[in-house]
Amino acid sequence: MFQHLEPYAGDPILSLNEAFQKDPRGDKVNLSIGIYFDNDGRIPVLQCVRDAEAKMLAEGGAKPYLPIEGAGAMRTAVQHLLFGTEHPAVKAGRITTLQTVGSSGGLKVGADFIKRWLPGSGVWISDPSWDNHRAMFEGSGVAVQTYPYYDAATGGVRFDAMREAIDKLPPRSVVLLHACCHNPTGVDLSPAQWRELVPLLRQRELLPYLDLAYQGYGDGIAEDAYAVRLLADSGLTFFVANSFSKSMSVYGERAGALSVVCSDAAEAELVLGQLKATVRRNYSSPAIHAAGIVSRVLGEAGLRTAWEADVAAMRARILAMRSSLHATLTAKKPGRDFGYFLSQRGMFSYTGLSAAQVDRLREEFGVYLIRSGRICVAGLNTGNVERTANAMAAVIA
Ligand code: KET
Repeated sequence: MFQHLEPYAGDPILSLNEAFQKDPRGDKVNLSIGIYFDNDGRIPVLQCVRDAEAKMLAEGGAKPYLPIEGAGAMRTAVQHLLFGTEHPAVKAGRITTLQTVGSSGGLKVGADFIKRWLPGSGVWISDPSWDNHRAMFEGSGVAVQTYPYYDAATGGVRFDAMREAIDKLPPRSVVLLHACCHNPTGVDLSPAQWRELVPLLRQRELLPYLDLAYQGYGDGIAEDAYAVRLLADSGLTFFVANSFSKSMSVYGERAGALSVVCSDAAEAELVLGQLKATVRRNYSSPAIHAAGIVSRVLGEAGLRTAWEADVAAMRARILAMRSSLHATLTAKKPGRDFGYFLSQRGMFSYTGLSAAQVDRLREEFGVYLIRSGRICVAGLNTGNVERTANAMAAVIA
């Protein structure tokens, strides 16, 4: 029955993370997957999440199926987090939000929806982007192309080329944009660049699709929602998939959401209906435990304050690791400019290392990063950053 199957090559990120777990070397360093590790190299369980879970356990509630669109408390909390409680689009009821199975679930449901209701539309993703963006949209039958983004020469963004490419897209094309902390490069648009992009998106009648997977890891929880709020202010219709995997350190709970900002409440209701139909035939309904955590952490004042402090601390630790990496590499290789480690934001940086150099880092030094040269800065800590920088300097030659 299945002998004709092609063997699965494995996912470049998840397989490497598994290979790391199996590596017996005691001084190995995991910079592969987008997971925040604390200074002891552990995935933290935030106290606010523990407290939310303790409350849920004490309440001892039943575990019914959630509605297709998820828990009402979580959906409202997500809208307030992304757009602000007072945003006119929130008040007008023209945003519809569904709790999804991680933001991956949201991205995928949105992709299926686009295939069904805008069948002629293709999606344009940044060059480069998170590998799974292409896989998900192609899996939904949506054609995927790229717009210029990363500038290898400067470690910045090719904004003019990006704008020119977007200016040529057919109407109703989907433009996938990283709202903050671009994966894999760490290179974000500035607020001024976002403001330049908005009229272009409108004139060309494009459909922006924002991916907000690292909220709080860039410049702050509200600051990282800048693009989301700007687009909402501008009256554009757009999608935004957001994740709590990283910001609440709840990867396996699959906590995420999909919001669609529409032109009015009636359109939002139509969109919600068809998104529900899409969810029902995919995974039926999302996870109740995730909803309990997110709605409590966002909604209960004490937990919310604690969470904001936790996110600030995670962000500060990453920035400190960026500085250390930069300082050691600059000392080792004074002729080279490593300033991009300081200007890039969020969990990732693009090192510019070749696949061969990445292989050497893994084989000789036990330092794991994906072959594009992306590092997860959140895998660095005071105990391994210097050794990692020395290893990188050794392969840069
Ligand atoms: N969007 C982006 C940009 C992203 O980097 C990830 C995960 C996701 C969405 C999915 O998050 P979810 O947990 O479904 O809400 N990225 C890391 C892990 C992975 O590849 O699955 C990574 O890039 O390492």
